[in-house]
Amino acid sequence: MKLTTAGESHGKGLFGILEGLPAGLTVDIEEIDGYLALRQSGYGRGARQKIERDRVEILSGVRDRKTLGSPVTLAVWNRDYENWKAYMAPEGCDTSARTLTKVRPGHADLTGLKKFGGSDARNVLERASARETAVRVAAGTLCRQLLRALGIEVSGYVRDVGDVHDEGEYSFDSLCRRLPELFMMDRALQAQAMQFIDACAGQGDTCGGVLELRVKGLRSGFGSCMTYAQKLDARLAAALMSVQAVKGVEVGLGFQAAARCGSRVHDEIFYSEERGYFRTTNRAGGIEGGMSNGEELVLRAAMKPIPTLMRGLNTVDFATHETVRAATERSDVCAILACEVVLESALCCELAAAILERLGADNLADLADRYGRLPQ
Ligand code: EPS
Repeated sequence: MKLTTAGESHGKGLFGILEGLPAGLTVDIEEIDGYLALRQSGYGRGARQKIERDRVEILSGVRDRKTLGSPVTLAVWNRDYENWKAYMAPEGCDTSARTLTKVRPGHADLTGLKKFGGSDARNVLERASARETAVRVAAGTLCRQLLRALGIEVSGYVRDVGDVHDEGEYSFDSLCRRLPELFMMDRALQAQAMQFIDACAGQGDTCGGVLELRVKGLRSGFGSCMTYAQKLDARLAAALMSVQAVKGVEVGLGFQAAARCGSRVHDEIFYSEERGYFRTTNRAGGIEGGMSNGEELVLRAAMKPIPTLMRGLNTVDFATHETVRAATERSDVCAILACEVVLESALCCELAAAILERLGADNLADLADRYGRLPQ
């Protein structure tokens, strides 16, 4: 399975082509729109979200709400394009207006200009923008529906916002109680996190956070220890790191494992007639030897603060070489909830790809049959 996305932040829309989905999957379009709306929500978002009302339009690959096995084309149209077509239209437009040369530290602006040429960072930032993640959520939700048909569920929550840390441990089933404002689990910590975001906004600053992703119901043996490109942890880390602003990924104990002795890291193995092989801990986060081991997957990701700061950082104007404050128009102060939704989607896509690679199948019934025969 392969996903290709296209589209600029202020262009006509965002588009995705998903190749390799089996035929016969029932597509819940309302659920896709629901996740698109979730991605737009969250405390700390900026003015752009008041303009957009993201909805998916399926242009191919689905008939009467069932996949055909052909490439699925997804479109999420940009309402803001109406305000930008004079500067963005492929058919011809005024590229001398809305230029960006006060390149933003932390964004793709300067390095992209040096790489792709030209003098207007808009040609770079329009694609580098996290607006692209809208269509990844649409594709990811379709993959979520495939996973669900096999009995696999994906969820997650936000642990940290700025310097507010949640040290709690939460069962998969309790994650449905994540709070709507920031997807945190603890109301008191979330109130502190919202104050932190308010303080950042007051200073024209931005903040990031840490989120945890969980997968329940994945059987053992996905990924492989045989070649490095097939290792499931490597694949999932790459999928998560490919999302804008993600700067770190951990599996299970992650970085904490380095400071512990092996006896407090590795999950001991037990056996009983009723349960077969089992563990009483899951510090490995469900992956050993680059393969799913049948336990829940547990991954964490760190999102950096968004690089468009309303107060502007010191930079250099690409056109004049003068020292200036970096460009600002409008910005999200914190998009950690959106990042959580996007990373769940990226995880769904990569897991679906790994499953289809191992099991193949032209239609969902065959896929479900093959999956059902695997050991837990
Ligand atoms: C983004 C800048 C902002 C964000 C945008 C990502 O957009 P604008 O420049 O239009 O104000 O709102 O994210 C989205 C539009 C979105 O839907 O997530 C950037 O530069 O990355």
